[in-house]
Amino acid sequence: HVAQSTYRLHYHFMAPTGWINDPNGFVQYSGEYHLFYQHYPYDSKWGPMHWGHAKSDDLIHWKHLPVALAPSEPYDSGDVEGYGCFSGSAFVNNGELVLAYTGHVDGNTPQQVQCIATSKDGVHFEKYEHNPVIDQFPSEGTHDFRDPKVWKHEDKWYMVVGTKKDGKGKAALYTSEDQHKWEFKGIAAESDGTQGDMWECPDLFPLNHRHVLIVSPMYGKQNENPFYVIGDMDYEAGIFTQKVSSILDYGFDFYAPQTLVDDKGRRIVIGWMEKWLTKMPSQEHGWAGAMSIPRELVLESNHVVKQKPIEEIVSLRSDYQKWDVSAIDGVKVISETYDSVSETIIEVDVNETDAAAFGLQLRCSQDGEERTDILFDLKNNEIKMDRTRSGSGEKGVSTAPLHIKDGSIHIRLFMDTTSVELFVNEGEQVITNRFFPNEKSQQFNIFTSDGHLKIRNFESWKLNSSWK
Ligand code: DQQ
Repeated sequence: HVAQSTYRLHYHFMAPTGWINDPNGFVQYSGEYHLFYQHYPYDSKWGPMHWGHAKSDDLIHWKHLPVALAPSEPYDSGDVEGYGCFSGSAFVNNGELVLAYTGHVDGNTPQQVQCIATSKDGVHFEKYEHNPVIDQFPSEGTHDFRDPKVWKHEDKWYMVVGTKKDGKGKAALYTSEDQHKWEFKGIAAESDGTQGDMWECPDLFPLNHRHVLIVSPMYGKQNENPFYVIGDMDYEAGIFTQKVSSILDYGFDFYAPQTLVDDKGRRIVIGWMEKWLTKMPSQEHGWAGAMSIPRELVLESNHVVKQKPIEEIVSLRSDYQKWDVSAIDGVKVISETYDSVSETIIEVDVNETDAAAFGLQLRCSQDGEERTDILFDLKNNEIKMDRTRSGSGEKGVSTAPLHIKDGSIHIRLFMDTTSVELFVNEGEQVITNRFFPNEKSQQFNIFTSDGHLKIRNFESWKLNSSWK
C-alpha cells in the first residue's frame, strides 16, 4: 500500500505509508546505498519504532525493502507506551551488514540499551542472541542513552552514543575489537553549556585531515537545529577537541542527520525533513515525514562545512530555462506558472546592487496573499525564510547569517511539492523547510526594497520525479 496524496514529494525519500522520523543505518553495502529510518508503518503518528528500509544505486531512485527491525524482544518492546528499535547506524563487517540500534523500553523512565542485528543478504536481519551489547549507561551519563553511531578507525571499532548529565549533552565513546564486546572509553565531547542538555544522534567522522561531530541537540523538551563542530580526534585518549562550531541547517525541518562515506570517498549527509512538535498536514493523508536531499559535506579552509546536493540530482533536470532578467527595482513577476518541482540558480552581483534588501516569493497566489518569502537583507547580513503566509503548514521565520564574498551571492533553490531547500554560497548556509501551499499558488516573484538589484544569472530546471 502506497499513500496517495497531493502532498507526496517527487524527488525526496518517503516511506510507502505511515510515519518516518530519523534516518538510520545510512551505509553503502555491496556497491548499493542503504537507508533505514525510524518508522511506524501502521499510523501517520509516531508509535513503537521499527526500522524501515530501502536501497538505491544513486541516492535518488529508491527501492523499498521489507521492514528490517521491529520490536520483539524484552529489551526493545513492552506493554508501556513508548518502546521500540530506536535510532542507530550500520556498518559492514566480514561481508555482513550490521545494524547498531537502541533498544528502548518504557517512555516514562526510559531503559535504553545498545543492540546489534546482522544480515548476510542485506535484506533480512537477525538480532544478536546476546543483546544488548551495552546494557548500562555510563556513570558520566544518564538513562537518556541512545543513537549509537559506529565506525572503524585502523583496526578497531568505535561507537558514539548520545547522552546527558548535569545539564550538558554528551557523546559517550566506546571501543570494540569484535563488535560484540564494547568498552567505555570516556566522554569524547560534551556541550560547552550552550549546546544543549541532551545530544541526540551524534555522528563523529573524519573529513579531510580533521574530524567533524554532528549533533542534534535538545534544550529541555525542545529539539533544536543540528550543529556541526570541526575539531581533532585523539583516538588514544578518546577525546574530540572542539575548535569551530556552526549550525548545519538553519531551517525548521531538518533533524537527526546522519552521514555515510561512499566508495568515491564522499561524506554524504541526509536528514529527517520535518521535526518534532510541528504541524504535519500530510498526516490527514495517512503519512508523515521524508528525508532531505542527500548532501555532500565539504570542509573548506578548516572552518566551514559546506553542504552540496549530491551531483546525481542533476540527472532529474529537464526543461532548462534561462530567465532574461538583469536589473530589478520593485516587484517583478518572473512567471505566473513557475514549475513548483524545480531547481533554480540565481547569482546576484552585490557590487552593482544598491537595494537594502531583495527577496524571492515562492508559490505565490494570484492575489499575493499566500506566498513564501525568502529575504536577503544586505544591511543586516541575514537570510530569512518566512512561512507566515505559506499555506496550511507550520508558520514562522527561519533566519541564517549572510556572508557576502567576492561581491556576489550564489543562490541554489530546490522546491518540491511540499518542501524548500535553500543553499546559499555553495551550501555554506542551508535552510530546509516543509511548506504546504495551495496547488494553484504557482507564481514566482523577485522583489527589492529601497533600490535596485543586479542579477548576473538566473536559470532553472523542472525536476523529474524519482518515483515511478
Ligand atoms: N528519535 C529516536 C531517538 C532519537 C530521536 C526515536 C531523535 O532514538 O534520539 O524515534 O529524533
